[in-house]
Amino acid sequence: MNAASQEREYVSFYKTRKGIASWIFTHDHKRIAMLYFYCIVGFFAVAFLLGMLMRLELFAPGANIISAQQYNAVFTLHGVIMIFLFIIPGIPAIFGNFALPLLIGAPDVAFPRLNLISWWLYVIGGLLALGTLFFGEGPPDTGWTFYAPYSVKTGTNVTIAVLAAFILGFSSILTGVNFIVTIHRMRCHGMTWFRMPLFPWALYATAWIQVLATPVVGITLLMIVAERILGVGFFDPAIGGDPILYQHLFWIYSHPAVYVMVLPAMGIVSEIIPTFVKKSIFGYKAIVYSTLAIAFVGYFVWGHHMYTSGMSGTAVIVFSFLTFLVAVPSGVKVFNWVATMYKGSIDTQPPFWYVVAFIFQFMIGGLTGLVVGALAIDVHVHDTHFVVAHFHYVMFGSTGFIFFGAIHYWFPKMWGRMYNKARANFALLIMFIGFNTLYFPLFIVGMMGMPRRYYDYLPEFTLMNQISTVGSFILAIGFILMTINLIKGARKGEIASKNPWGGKTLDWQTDSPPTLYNFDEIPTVTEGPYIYNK
Ligand code: HEM
Ligand SMILES: [Cu+2]
Repeated sequence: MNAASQEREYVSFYKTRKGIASWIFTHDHKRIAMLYFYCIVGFFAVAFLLGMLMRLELFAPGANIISAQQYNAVFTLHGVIMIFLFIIPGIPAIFGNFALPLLIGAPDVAFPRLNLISWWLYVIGGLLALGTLFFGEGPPDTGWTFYAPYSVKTGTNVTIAVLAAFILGFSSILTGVNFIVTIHRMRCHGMTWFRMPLFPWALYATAWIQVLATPVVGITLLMIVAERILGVGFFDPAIGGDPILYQHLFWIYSHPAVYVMVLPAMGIVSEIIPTFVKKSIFGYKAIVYSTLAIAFVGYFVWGHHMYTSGMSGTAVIVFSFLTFLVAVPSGVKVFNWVATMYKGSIDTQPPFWYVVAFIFQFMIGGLTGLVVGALAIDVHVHDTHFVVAHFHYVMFGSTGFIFFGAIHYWFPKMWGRMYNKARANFALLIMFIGFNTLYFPLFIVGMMGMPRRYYDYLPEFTLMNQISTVGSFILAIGFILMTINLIKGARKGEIASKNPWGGKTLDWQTDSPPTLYNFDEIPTVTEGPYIYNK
């Protein structure tokens, strides 16, 4: 090697080319990740505001700021955006795209153009979903689940919303295909399957769910369109259809979809913990197998959404039993994470605190999942605010918090700078207090019998609802503080080194931000991902 080639010229991926076209037609996984980032965060902000609007309406009994029909539209749009545009694509599309090739030592994903198409489909689907606001009879009022036969009959823009979800499904499938091939074909020299870090493993399991389950919902949603436009009698009993069939088809996808939401978050937790505990992860293989087990068992539990819909006694008991099985691999993971922390020298940086908030909130979300998974109890709390509290703890308190934790973890890699850590911790503390004040009272009011999807309630539910709404404001303040801190960090924060956290995975061996193809030459690994003790 001569002296000239050792004087390596560093050009970050932001600087390789300039102009709008170099972004919206880019093939670089990191730029596509950034495109997703800004779109997804934008949609999250919209849906957050819709959530605040509902909380304001629910501050006191009676009609306050919006009508019953507007409330129906708002919770539907909130749910559709949060699910299809934020929590399902969020971690895979942003952090999967950004970090997967870095973590496995690859220059890009296997199909860069397909990756770009996924993003375009995401944008088109998102705009269509928002478009329902502006024409015809306004946004759908069916709830994000589009239950038939009402979804077949309502005059609101169900057709467009359902087509939007269909297109978003395609985006998700293409990302899944891309990740599967990338992980099979593009691992660097020496990276055997069991030397692969755990976030890629989680993305791998997730990708299979995306590829195998999403087509089911795609076809189901097209069936709704066929029924609305052509009057084909799939679901409407008036024309010979069966509404329960819709629920089965819908949940056969949508239950596995909850693992598309949570597995990638668990993968990131398994990256963050070793980095800040400075110890190899406890039970690496147990985590891998539990990831695969969750993805697999998750296919067989969809009936727990339908205990009250009318199924045979045998069917509901079997679904309840299988639901409990999912708790086993989930519990295995929590024990592994805690065991990794045990006797570690913990470096309490902001990403680590996000993990702590995650574990706390995931415990509440997961354990109340067993409560609603238990047949006899669910019949009582089905469609009450207990369920609202449960799924917000899982989706938001767990995956949502790790989404923001992941921003704090890879921030130096993504923006090449560092945020103010004390302020990041403070904002998280406010978010944590706000989140739990917002949702914990809903468990109580749900047990008392307050149904979900109603804009009004009985006077005895007032106190808990008021506490909840106050919580939503605390949470919003926390978010604003976090956002300001991150924007400041990205603009003026101190320049980050390659490896500010002392991580051992390959992402931390690249420049911050990385160059166009990440590595000057494809790396070679000779051992597992989290070897700290030498
Ligand atoms: C990651 C974040 C979030 C996710 C994934 C999420 C998801 C959902 C979903 C799927 C629904 C059900 C919609 C339906 O019944 O069709 C829902 C309802 C609701 N969400 Fe969220 N949400 C999130 C954040 C928030 C926030 C920040 C607030 C408040 C500030 C909020 C307040 C509500 C309310 C009030 C309802 C309606 C309850 C009802 O009347 O049934 N959510 N959310
Ligand atoms: Cu489920």
